[in-house]
Amino acid sequence: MGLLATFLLPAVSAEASAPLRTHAAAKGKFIGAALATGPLSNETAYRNIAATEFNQVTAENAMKWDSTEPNPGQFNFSGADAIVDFAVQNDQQVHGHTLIWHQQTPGWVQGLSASAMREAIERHISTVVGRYADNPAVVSWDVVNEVFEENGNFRTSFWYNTLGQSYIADAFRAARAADPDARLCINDYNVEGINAKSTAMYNLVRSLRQQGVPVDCVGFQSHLAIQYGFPNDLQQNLQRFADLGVQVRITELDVRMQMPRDSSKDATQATYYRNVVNACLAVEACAGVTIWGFTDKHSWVPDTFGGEGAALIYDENYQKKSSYDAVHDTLASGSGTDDTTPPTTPGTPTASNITSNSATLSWSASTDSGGSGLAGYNVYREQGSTDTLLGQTSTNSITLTGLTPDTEYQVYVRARDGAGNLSGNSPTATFTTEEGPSGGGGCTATGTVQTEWQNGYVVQPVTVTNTGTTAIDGWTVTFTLPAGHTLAGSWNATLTVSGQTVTATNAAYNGNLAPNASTTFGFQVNRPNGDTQTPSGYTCA
Ligand code: 9MR
Repeated sequence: MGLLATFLLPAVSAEASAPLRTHAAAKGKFIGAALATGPLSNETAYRNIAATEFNQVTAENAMKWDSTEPNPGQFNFSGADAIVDFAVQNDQQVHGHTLIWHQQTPGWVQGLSASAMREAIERHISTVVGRYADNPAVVSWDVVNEVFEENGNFRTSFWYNTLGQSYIADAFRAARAADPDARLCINDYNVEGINAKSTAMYNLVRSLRQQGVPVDCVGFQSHLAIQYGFPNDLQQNLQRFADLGVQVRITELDVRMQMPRDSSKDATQATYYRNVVNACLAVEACAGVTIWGFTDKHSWVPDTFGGEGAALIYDENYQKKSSYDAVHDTLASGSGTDDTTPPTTPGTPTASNITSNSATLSWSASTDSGGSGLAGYNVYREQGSTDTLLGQTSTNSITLTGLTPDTEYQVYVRARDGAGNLSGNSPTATFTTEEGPSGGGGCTATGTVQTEWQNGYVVQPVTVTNTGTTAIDGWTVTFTLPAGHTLAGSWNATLTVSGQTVTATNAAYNGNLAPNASTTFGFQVNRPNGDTQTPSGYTCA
């Protein structure tokens, strides 16, 4: 080999080619896969990859209720044991999936009376969790799975219809009793971004923990699809849960596409995998990433979504795809590329559809040549030294809501790439929102103190009601904090504090209120020990 070629070789080629688990472990994270018992028992290639690439496994189906307790009190652990034994042999952690779910639960459970259902939950959890309580490989459980609807209401499953939401706390307590050392998780899909469903989950986790219910961890399934766009606020969302004191984890990652595959779809898919791994690396409380399978030969996607597939990191012949390289390189390097080149600066935004509280902006798109790919745009309000981020988008337009009536906005846009590099600021655009409804009295707000303790309290709900005769598209509530009180967190609205005045604007999903309709938000406050005052002067505009 010539001298020049030697110089061009990467300095750490041996380590760089190491399997995923080596790089993940070096970062203090796990990289896992869901395993199916069929190929695990009869396909050598499947076993080899499962053993060498991953340091964590989840049973794709073998630990669900219909597998472990098909008939009342009659337990069958053959599939579950096969996966746990495999993990022990290969020095892997096992995440137990799942104890309480509305699917794959036998009919005999679904028809039980409330008291019999409570007993069945108790027996099932104590037996299943108890079986592996002394096995050091089994470290965590999905105690409840998919308890929310998309709008944030509780799913009206047979569990909820028979027991109300009490089954959730009961299940966590039963699991803690069965294995005091296991990490206990709540898991769901479509909660990767900040939205009504993830906010409902956030509120539930916070309230359960305030009541002493042992919720230790939150799982974000992450069944993504390239045609629906990447949840750009994933990292921010993981962080807000982490700030509650729980562990977070990506539990069922796959990224499907409309078939047939092509190189451009593969490249987009690789960017999604890279972005998810990067988000987990960036959040200290994120324990790791589990992929929902690893080979396109065995994936739930084609059976569920007609015409879609190729969602995993190996193809159906066990060949690595670009998405494998993306996961590998991101775990190895931190950003997945050496990309320090920002995207090009976006064009001047143009404002349209301006109302009293919303406006649409669009601009000419940026391009990214640094390797990590264009991830989206941040939209800012120019306010001297403290510009505010008004919103994020993955396309070159955005509709801003919650704006203040009759107000001039100077805005600009910056493009973001997959490695987090930000472009220069676009030129600014200026627009002025329309005047608000005359008289200003289109809505009301009332706040209720839900719980209080010596040096703090939670106000929940603050109920915002449209008292006018036309629909509201965005609202602003103001109120006054007593002296010495400081905001400690909020949900379902964006709160800013100036002196003791707090201004709350609607979130993206709860700004629209038909006449007489209401929505709610909440917040938490720290106050001096012994002070019993609470906020006052709620007004809505
Ligand atoms: O991948 C699982 C598939 O083999 C099963 O047929 C299906 C049954 O509903 O469950 C799939 O796994 C689901 C997981 O347990 C919970 N989150 C969604 C997953 C994909 O449907």
